[in-house]
Amino acid sequence: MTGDILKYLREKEYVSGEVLAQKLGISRVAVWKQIQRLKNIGYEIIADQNLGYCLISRPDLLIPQEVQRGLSTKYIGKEIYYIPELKSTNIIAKEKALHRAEGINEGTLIIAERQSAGKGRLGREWFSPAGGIWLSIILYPKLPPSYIPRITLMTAVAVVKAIKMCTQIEPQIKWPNDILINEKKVCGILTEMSAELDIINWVVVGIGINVNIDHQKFPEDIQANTISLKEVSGKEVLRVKLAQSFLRVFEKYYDKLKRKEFSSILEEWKLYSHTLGRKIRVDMGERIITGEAVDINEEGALVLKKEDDELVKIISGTIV
Ligand code: BT5
Repeated sequence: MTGDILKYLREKEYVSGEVLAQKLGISRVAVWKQIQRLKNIGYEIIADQNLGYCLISRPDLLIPQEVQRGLSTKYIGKEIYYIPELKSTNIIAKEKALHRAEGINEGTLIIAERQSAGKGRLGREWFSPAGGIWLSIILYPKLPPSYIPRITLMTAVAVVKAIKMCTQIEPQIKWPNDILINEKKVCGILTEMSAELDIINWVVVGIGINVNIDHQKFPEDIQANTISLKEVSGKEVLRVKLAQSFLRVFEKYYDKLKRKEFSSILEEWKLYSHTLGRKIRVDMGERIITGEAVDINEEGALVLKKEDDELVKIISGTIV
């Protein structure tokens, strides 16, 4: 209902309560209530006794009406569950992904303004206050489970391209799932899935971008290693625009991946890489391997050259 009111308010400078009531088939009091709801979530609307209602400004909230307005994707973001505050968008997305048969389609998004229990990999916490983009995308790729690392890599490239387009800042990608600016983390990606032996049932890609977050808001223990786009650009970045750019590029690259055209995506990944050519230590859970990161192969695995020149392929791990 609020979506319909917004549509009419956008069309004309002023729209009277009577006209809105007529168009929507509701009472003028009901119109007034909907206007109050819009004001409560940040829309600035003035009311003139003779002329009616006038929309003055929109909030930079990631509500579906705003994200979907002008979004040029075919299926990513066509359905959005917007929950201003929740534990973790990935948790809700995983619950929803189980209900594919009931109409939870590929490209469905879960978006939040704040997460109370945002998740990183391996049970780590993801700090998610207001001002960031915290969203999860539900996918059902007809691909083998071995494609999961490639999905994370292509998501990283899509994030970098979107940030570049909206802010002129060029971030770097730290294998496998971190986006860095000035060596500090601005975005993390959490890819989760359910699969049979040779086919993926569903994938949930969670993306967290620090957009308009003041540095002192980060918990002390991670302050030294984190950064937000607002800090780097010196001004607020429009989250709706950034989210839209990301979703558009994401769909383009994901379509490529589904056609098994990963090479060009990999080339771009390498262009933005923070990892290749460096001496690194990779924590693989049961052991830590040291060596030079010499390549990312066609499967999305990191190729490490050890001191003794032996090449090791690593599918998942954390650079320490
Ligand atoms: C990640 O894990 O980087 C994946 C983060 C994914 C977050 C998104 S938000 C939407 C969706 N819903 C979720 O619940 N999660 C996803 P990992 O590589 O394990 O890094 C986690 C580490 O990053 C933490 O241990 C902290 O050191 C650091 N960290 C936590 N919050 C951060 C933040 N906001 N910005 C930068 N670094 C952060």
